[in-house]
Amino acid sequence: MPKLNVLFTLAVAFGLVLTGCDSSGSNQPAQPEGPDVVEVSAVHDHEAGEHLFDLATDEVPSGWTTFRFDNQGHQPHFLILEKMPTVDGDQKTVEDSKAEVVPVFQNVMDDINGENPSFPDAGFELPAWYSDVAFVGGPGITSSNETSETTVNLEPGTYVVECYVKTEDGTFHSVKGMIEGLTVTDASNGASAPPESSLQLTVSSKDGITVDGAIGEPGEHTVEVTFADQTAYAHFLGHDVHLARLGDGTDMDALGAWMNWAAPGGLAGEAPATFLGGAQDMPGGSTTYLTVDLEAGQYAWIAEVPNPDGKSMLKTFTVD
Ligand SMILES: [Cu+2]
Repeated sequence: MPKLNVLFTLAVAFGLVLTGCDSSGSNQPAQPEGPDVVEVSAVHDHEAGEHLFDLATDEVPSGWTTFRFDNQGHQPHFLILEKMPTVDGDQKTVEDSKAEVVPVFQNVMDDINGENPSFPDAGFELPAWYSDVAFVGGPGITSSNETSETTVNLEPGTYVVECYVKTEDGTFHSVKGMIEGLTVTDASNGASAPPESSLQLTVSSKDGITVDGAIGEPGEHTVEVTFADQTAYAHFLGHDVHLARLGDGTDMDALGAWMNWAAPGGLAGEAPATFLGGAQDMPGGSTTYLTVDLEAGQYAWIAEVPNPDGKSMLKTFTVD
């Protein structure tokens, strides 16, 4: 959809700037422009044994942007946005992440699983610059054959997008190819407003997940998610929030245990519930939006942290 500034440029180019002679609505206030949409698919290359992102673009303008994440693979996936630092004038990129970060995390995971490191040369120590990587949201865990929508306000910069769900044998999807670079340019996409929301959710280290309002009936809902603060837990990462559809037989203890990547079976293979997206880790004070289309049923908001229930980060609700 063309943005207002594009329309204005075209109008000037064609001498169409209105001077009051048009009575057909030129005095109407401008409608806010909605976020740009970036289509991303998660795909599985059976022959190569790879999990991959199929990103519609590797460069987007800055501003409110909706990631529409279509999981065409056979395992759950997410897409976390990592804003890469500049160190002594050297902009870190996805290549640095692939060389110095991903292999280290895999070695740590191998060690937890009692196995030899997959990347012996990479060792077990993260580069110093890794502490300056900013996690800035993105689509949450999305199960196979589901599509999720997460809207974030993108700042210009060099980003890495990755998924660190694991295969059944404990290999991170990022090692299996699910890591890409994304450039957010200085140009604005012209989106003047985030989506309108009908529900406010807050996640904090102190109060866990709290929800203001209720999803009263089935259908499409947009949820405003605010990160009141951010901190690092025992799995080295912060909190986030995901939406899971529960079945009659969903094992809630197993679901809670699955949310810790640093546990041998955690975040690996099939999930104990159907995930419908969410909001990946963001700094304290950040706001993001989830658009969900829900049928009647049982659901849970849950964070990807060790023992989410004990942190008040597992909240069930019913839509009927
Ligand atoms: Cu994945």
